[in-house]
Amino acid sequence: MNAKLSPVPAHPELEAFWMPFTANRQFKSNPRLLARAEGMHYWTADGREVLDAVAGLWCVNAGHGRKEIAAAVARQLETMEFAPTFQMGHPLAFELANRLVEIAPPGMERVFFTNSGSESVDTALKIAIAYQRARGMASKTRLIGREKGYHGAGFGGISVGGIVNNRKAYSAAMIPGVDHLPHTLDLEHNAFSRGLPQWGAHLADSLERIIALHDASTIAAVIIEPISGSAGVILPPVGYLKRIREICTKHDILLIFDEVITGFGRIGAPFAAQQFDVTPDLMTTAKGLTNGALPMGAVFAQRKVHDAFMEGPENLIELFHGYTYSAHPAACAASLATLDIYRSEGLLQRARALAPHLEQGVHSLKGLPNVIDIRNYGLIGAVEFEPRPGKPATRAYDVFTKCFERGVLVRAAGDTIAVSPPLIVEEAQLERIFAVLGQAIRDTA
Ligand code: PXG
Repeated sequence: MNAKLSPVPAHPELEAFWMPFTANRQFKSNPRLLARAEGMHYWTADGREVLDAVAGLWCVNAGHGRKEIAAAVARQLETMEFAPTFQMGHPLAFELANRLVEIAPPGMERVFFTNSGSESVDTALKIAIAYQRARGMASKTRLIGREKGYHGAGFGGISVGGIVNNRKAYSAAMIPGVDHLPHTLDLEHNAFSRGLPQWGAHLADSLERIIALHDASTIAAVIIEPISGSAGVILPPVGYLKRIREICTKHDILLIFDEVITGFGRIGAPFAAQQFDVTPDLMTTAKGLTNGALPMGAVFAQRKVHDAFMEGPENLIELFHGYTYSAHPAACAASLATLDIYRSEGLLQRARALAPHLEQGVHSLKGLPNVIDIRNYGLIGAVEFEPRPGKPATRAYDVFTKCFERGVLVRAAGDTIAVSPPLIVEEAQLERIFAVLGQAIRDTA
């Protein structure tokens, strides 16, 4: 016997797929497979109904199985499955960009297409640096992110990101010249706040210190999520984002909002920029752009950023950047059909009406074992647990699996459970989500 041979896997047919952001061995010894979806529900491979309390992965905002999207994609694939957008074009790409500008924050009138949130982030960072150069300020190259920020998995995104597990294995390969703002999570002052926390706007002033250290002449852009999702739902204190905007403007630094999660109605307006009345210079999106039906991202740019590139001989490419699948025709068709649904069903505003119900539901879990904080805004809720000594993140994982066994899909992030249901969720379904979550918390020591 060779002791080094791995044991025979429980499910050999699952071995080949190296799963992303997953404990592969744990998963494959006890897999959770989804096979079908409609409306607010998934069905597992063995036929069990599961209420989707996370919109897939924060993306299926109009709910599952939308026939209009499937039909639009099928039609497009039959008509023209692919067309290049390098020195060529196809009508849907232009139509979609125009439709997106209609719902965008003020002045964000130009749209660059990508295939994911990560690509949107790396695109926005590149545009920011190239913009400074294009307007004759080539020394402005530094990027400022934030602790606990998540900006996807590309090298640019992990460099400005602030989640240590996503960074530590790659530290030597990260892009240079990056600094980080402090995060805004503070349980001492803000635990169990309902909606935006009152304390902490002054944390934005750290940006002044970072600028004083590096000098504004070296800084291209600041990138932040208006609400941090992946790190466990971290909210901006009242006044914080406005202060960040003021400091960026004062020092001639671009502000990038990463709205991959907050975009497309998650918090009660098309984008967080509108909900919080703070307008960035660049905005990254993905996820809800196609209702998760096909991979697609979009970077929105202020006219002034775009126009700085439109100088010099007109036969020259202005921005050396793009992807084979930028504005893929099938993804454009999916997105146009998605925007139609959002408009006809009022989904981009619906979170506003439902937010009080989510708030009440999630805060009803206060006092349950090990719950040390509860946070909410729009259709996002989070419950944070006291970590088990020496075993971080295991408690939330256990709550997540217990919820799944009881027929509700939530998301575990560290020691936090996040809830972000499709925007079509009904009040009774919110009640069920929090009843099941509460029971799972009680059952998890
Ligand atoms: N920026 C933000 C703010 C995100 O939340 C990305 C960029 C990257 O997007 P792509 O499409 O490249 O994955 C994201 C992705 C979670 C979770 O529940 C969040 C994301 C992805 C997977 C899981 O914490 N956000």
